[in-house]
Amino acid sequence: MASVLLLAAFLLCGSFPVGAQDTRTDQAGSVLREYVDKGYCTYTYVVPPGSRTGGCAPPGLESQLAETKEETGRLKNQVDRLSSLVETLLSQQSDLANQLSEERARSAQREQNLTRELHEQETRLTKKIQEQETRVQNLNTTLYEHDMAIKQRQQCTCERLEPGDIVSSTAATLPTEPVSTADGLITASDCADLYAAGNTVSGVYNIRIGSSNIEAYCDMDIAGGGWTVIQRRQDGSVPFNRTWEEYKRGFGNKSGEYWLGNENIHLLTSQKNYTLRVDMQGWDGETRYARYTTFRVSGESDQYRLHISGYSGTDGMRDGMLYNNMEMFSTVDRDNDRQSSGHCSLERGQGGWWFDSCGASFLNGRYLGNCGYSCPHFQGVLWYYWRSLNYSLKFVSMKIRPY
Ligand SMILES: [Ca+2]
Repeated sequence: MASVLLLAAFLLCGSFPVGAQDTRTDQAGSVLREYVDKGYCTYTYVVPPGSRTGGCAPPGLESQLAETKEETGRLKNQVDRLSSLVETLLSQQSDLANQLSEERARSAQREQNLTRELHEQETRLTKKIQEQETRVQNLNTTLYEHDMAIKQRQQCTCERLEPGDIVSSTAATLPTEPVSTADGLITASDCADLYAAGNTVSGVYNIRIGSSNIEAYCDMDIAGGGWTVIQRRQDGSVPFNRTWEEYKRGFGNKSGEYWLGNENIHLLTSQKNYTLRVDMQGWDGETRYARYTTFRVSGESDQYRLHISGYSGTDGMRDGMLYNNMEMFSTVDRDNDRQSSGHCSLERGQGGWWFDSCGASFLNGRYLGNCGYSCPHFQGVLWYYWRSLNYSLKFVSMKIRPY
């Protein structure tokens, strides 16, 4: 056996140093171990043919090998089962993730549908409420006009009576002039009060606003009378390119062109619920009107913000102040408009108005006269949805009355 080992070693260690090959007898084993230890060569066992069933293996090794193989087989089976289980779990996880994703999508769709449905319901209800409010306000207006007409007829009847005629107590007690209080203030808070008190002729009257008497033109003729005029343009005699303070206090001539003043308009519209009427006339003589069932102007702390609703008007004419609702007042020296990089008042004649950016109406624009449809763009007295932005109206009057 030892000779076999040595033969194998020398065959494999062909690179032995020359000196080392001379010590191949008794010291062969130790030399070989030394060279193997130094990494010069390795062992190779050569088993002679026919002796493979010899006792080379230690006793019990084969049974250990068989057990190891069996154990390895069991472990392999376990690994296979675990791999299969992992695959199943991964597949289930993927299915659950897909189901979750689909459920989320369905949930989002349901939420979207519900939101849309709620929004539609809200819109329908809001529209119905607005229609009802408009109906009520129109009925109030009709009642008011009938009431005024009756009072006017009673007044006329009273004037036609001869001395000694019998009159009803109601007609006889109708006052014909506004009543002054002990402090000299007028009790009429607007032209409607004056009209109800029997003043049925259009003209300039005193009305009480807050703790002051102010003059205003009362239109006692149009649409039942009792209208307090807050603005009028008719001949260009009064320039409307004014500052914030001027628009606040008011300016112009009450029997001609004027602006009643933002503070006065605010105080006036804070005491009762008012309707706004806008009368317009073109240079061809055609007249039209716009009406808003509600009209109110906030105080200066809210930049005299406009609140209007419930448009109606002459057939065929559209709401020219559609974009002015909820806008703050702007003047040449105070830019409250929605044009972040522009200044509507400065760019468009320096008049004051409830600009958005910059809107489809501008009744305080420059009075340009009869320049037809060739007036400077967006500079004149405008109502875009009747005429164009190049047409400056001949006449316009804004007036309010309680409803
Ligand atoms: Ca601006």
